[in-house]
Amino acid sequence: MLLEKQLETLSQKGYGKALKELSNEEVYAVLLHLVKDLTEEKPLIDGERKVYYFSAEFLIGKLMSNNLINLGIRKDVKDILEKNGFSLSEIEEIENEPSLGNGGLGRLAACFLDSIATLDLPGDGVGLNYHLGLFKQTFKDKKQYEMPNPWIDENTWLNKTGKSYLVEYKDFALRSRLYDIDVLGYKGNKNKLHLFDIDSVDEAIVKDGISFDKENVLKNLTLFLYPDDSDEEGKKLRLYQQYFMVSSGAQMILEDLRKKKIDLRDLAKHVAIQINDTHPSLIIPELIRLMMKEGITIKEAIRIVSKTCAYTNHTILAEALEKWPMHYLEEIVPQLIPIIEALDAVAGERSRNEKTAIIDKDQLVHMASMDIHFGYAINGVAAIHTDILKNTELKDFYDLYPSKFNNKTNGITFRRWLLSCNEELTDFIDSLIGEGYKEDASKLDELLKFINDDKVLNELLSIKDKKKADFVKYIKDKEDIDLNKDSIFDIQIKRLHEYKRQQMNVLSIIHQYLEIKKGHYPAHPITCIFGAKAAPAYILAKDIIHTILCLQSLINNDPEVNKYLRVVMVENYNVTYAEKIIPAADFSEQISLASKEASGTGNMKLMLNGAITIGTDDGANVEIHQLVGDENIYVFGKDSDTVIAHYENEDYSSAKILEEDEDIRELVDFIVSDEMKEISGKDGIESLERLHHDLWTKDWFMALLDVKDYIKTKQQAIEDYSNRRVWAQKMLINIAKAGYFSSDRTIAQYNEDIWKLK
Ligand code: NBY
Repeated sequence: MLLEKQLETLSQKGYGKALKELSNEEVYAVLLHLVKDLTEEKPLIDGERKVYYFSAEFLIGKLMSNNLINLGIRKDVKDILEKNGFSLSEIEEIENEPSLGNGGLGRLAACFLDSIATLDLPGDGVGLNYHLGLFKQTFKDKKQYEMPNPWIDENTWLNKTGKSYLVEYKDFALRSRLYDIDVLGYKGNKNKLHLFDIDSVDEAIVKDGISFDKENVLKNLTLFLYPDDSDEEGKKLRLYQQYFMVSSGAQMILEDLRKKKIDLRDLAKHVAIQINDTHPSLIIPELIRLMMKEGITIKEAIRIVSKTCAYTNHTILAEALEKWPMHYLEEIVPQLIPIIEALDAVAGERSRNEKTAIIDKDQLVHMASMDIHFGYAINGVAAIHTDILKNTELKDFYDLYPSKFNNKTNGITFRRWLLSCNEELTDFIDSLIGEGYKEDASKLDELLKFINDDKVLNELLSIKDKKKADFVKYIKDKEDIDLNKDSIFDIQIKRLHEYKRQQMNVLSIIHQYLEIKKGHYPAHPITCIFGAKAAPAYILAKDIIHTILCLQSLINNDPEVNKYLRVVMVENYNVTYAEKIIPAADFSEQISLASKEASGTGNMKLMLNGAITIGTDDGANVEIHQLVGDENIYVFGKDSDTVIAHYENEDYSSAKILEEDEDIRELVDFIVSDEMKEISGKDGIESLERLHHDLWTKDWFMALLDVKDYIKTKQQAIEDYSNRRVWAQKMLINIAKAGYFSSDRTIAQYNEDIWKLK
């Protein structure tokens, strides 16, 4: 009743009309006001000690649905809107999605903020307010193009604060401006996401897609997330961004301490800083510099900062561990150089091993090395990943600081990845085991007692059918693509990267196509759905997209084939799309080359929604495998020890495989077949040829090593799918065991072992 009144009042105040007279857009604006008002009343989470999660990315997704859930009013609001002739989910569609992240790393940061607030821990996010975010992907002539993705309008969750800090570069200084977004916990209080910006950013300098003048820092600093860094200027802009983020954030933290009359020397008692990958690593020298300005000696400042900062590693791919050339730092932030040199000297006293140096012989500054020497904890993001860090990639550091290393297996927030995106499944689980699992996800395993209950198993299947039908409608409305709702939905959604091996999935699709052409039909029709953006400068990734789009056209337009097989790559895959696809998924493709995927988190979201994993023993798949057992996951491929040995011995040769195995050769050569070339069009052929050539001559991520086992394993899964009862049991077990992957568990562990807040 009260809510309804509030909505009517806001409607009158804003538009001079009754709620039922409003347009959808106006209802959205009214709801935004309501949520902001209700959030305003919630107290900030407070405590002696607080964590600041520094991250260049927060892939928060749309916020309306989650905020309504976390305020405990989503059902009531839905009913009130329905009474007035509106659909809440249609209204939620209106919100722009902020694209402040690339993929898993950014999305993890968003899940963590939700869980920190839910566990009632004092903890804020610190990042940047990119006006145009990550690019928006469009397809033309079966190729990816990039466009800006403006997301800030008058109806925004951003609140302008009065806070502002001076950030000094070598040749000029900038004033940062702080915007905050409130982060609500489930049934609870709130924290903040702090996003820094500058007033002088100018969106008008962007031309032809996402090109812009990379040297005009005043106008471009917070325009885009990770502008194309294939050229020198793009890289420098990133350094400008990183320093802007950490200097503003550090000043904000120190100002807070001063306000609370806390001596800066007690920083480590009151503050923990989590460094999300190496992008915020300059926080270490910057904090030291700021403390020295307050009269603290460098020795003392290093000691304090070393007890404050902790680092999370998200990858073993060497090219992603950032190394900044000294001369960039000289050109942009020379004030940090004496500090970094001092840190390098201390590191050198602790170990004379070249591999643990901060500044190497080529005058490159290794960010991760600085984090490990001068952070008090370092963690990987899944058990196997942390083991690889300890035993291989960071072995020399592990030998030096064994007690700093620890594992924190990633997690996901169930508020978004179950409650919000799959209401039907949520309500059904509520009816079976009550709502306790929403605050203690381990209780999901109470579902196991229904393992032989036919009514429950049938209902699970019918919820899946309903979510598939919803998705079929969504993609028809959005992209005018026709899907067969009765086919298996086989899903691979993640950034496009060779190590994630979308190209291996491509080869399996080619196999299925050729089989159908020979009259060998699959046990069940299947739809292979991809969602993936390729980095603008990553040519081979774009070639893979082109190949998928060619197959899509070839297969979907062939009436002989499309009864059994379809292929779809959705355009501009993002968090919102994920929320529609994941509840509809039957198969979850997690097929990275073993040892390369640090964790993965899509695997967890898909499992939670009843999809069955087809995957390698990599990242968190290993832990999923252990939890659900051999019968409820399809594991294939060479293990990480074998793969690592291939790299060490340099004895992998795709050409050798292709020469010896004509089955595999047929699949690879099909990429440049006449039918593919014809569909590809003149300017596409080069793309097909490049991918084909790469598979013959390099195949750096060994797709051909595992492709046969992969095809065989997927075939088994397709056959098993037809036994609906047994399949539903697999689904139930996956859902029941997904509790472990709640980010509430992950955050409780970060707090217990690293942050130690209350
Ligand atoms: O972090 C991902 C990992 O690949 C995935 O296995 C893991 O689950 C997830 C969360 O821990 N890493 C990731 O998403 N990385 C990036 O998006 C990224 C972004 C920028 C740069 C490097 C990596 N960069 O160098 O600019």
